[in-house]
Amino acid sequence: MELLSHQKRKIIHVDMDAFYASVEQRDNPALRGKPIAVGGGEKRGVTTTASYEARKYGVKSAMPGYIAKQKCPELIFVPPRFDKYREVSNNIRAIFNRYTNLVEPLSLDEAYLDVTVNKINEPLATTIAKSIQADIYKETSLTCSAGVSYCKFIAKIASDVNKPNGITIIKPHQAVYFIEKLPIEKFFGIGKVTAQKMHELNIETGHDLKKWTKIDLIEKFGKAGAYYFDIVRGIDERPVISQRQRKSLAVERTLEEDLADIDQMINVVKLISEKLWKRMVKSQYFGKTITLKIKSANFQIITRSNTLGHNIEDPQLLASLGQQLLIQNNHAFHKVRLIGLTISNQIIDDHNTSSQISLKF
Ligand code: TTP
Ligand code: MG
Repeated sequence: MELLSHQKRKIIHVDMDAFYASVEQRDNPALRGKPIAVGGGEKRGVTTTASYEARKYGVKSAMPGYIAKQKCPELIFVPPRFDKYREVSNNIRAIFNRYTNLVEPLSLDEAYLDVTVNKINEPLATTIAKSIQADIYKETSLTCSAGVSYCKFIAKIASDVNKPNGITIIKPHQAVYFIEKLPIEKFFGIGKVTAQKMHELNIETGHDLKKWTKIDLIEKFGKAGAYYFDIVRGIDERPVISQRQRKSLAVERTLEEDLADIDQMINVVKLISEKLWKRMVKSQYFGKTITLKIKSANFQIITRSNTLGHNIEDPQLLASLGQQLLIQNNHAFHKVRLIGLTISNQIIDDHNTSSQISLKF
């Protein structure tokens, strides 16, 4: 069968198994084999994730602690250690980078890799996925699951099919059947609200979604409708974008009413920095330059930057640098209608990222 141009890439999606819980069980043998929930606890906390032993009882991510305890009375609550998860995240990213520079993290525990061309000259993406799985296990004592396909959308869904410690390969000719059978909740990019709307329209699976024309989908779901139309046909040409290619990350907010009070502005900068920090952690992008953008009530824009000698990898530092820029430049604006923060100029540790070698054909 001849492959279409969009089916010629080799994409792997890797996702760690019960990530926070597995790290806790790894580091504390007393927790191994036990139902645990990582999170704030029984009283007021929310579960970030549960060990596979706890999942059997129905304990899930985002579940309030007291409900989790009702479902599983033996449940052990463990407080999260985010520094530890960051460290493991760095370990697995270093492993990914041995195979390709085209690594796009989606969160601390998952990433897309484009291995069409790769550093070990291995033509089979599945072999690379197995090798990554083995490296991760050997170097972190943790398991992960992988999805292998020709596009991000299918690789991402595939990685969830054989969890834990599994690999699922979806070849181009299998994609149509795979997607048709898929319940729409499983479509990446279709959230709870959209799924509900689709149920109301009797769209339960990929097969149902496929009956809709592009025009009707756009009418019902806006721009996302065009994306749904394509992905349900297995068409997803979104490239894997590495941190190396990313130039910046920005968050800005138009204020409900113009602000003249510096203390209020300082608070807004704090809130914006928290949102930006979340996005930085998610995409694992930390730069050494922070830029403050201010749009005045008269629509004049000023930007001011500060560049450090290292990447900004601390939320408090991010907030205080942003606030400093605001205070130092307070004279340059009076009434403010929009405030934004941008992070850029990431310093990349080249330790594990030697230059890409082409595949021989
Ligand atoms: P996931 O990869 O969604 O879940 P997981 O790794 O715990 O389990 P699975 O084997 O099904 O992949 O999320 C990764 C980590 O992100 C997870 O260990 C904890 C954290 N997290 C939250 O803090 N809140 C959430 O609602 C979710 C879904 C995850
Ligand atoms: Mg995971």
